[in-house]
Amino acid sequence: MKEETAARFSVSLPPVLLRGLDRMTAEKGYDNRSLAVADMIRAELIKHRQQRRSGEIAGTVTLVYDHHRRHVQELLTAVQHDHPGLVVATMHVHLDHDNCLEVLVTRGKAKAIKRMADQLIAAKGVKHGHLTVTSSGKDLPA
Ligand code: NI
Repeated sequence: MKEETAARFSVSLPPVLLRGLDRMTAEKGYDNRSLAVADMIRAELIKHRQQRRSGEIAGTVTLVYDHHRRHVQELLTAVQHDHPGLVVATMHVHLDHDNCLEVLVTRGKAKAIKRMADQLIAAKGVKHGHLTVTSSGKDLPA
């Protein structure tokens, strides 16, 4: 793959903000603030794309539920069958006697993923749910 040269731009910031950035850069283990800023920009671009609800995204839906609650597993399966092709992999972990953790890896149109995740998270018996969105990688330079 062709190595892209870095583009430089200057940014004016309040000193307190720059100190905060440098502290976070060190705490997160980045070699320099350019790497930290690049990751922040990527994250914002992904969030922006998700909010615009266009294009293809990848993501994970994390669900915690009590498997003793009637029909919750059937309900979660039914929702996934209503959105064929969106879920590419699932992982189920039995957290304790009552609680299950399920992680669904999804890929597809942002709008469809958001709609399915909302249904899963709102399903009766789900204690906590969360959609984490990332890029499908195709439209994002390294
Ligand atoms: Ni379980």
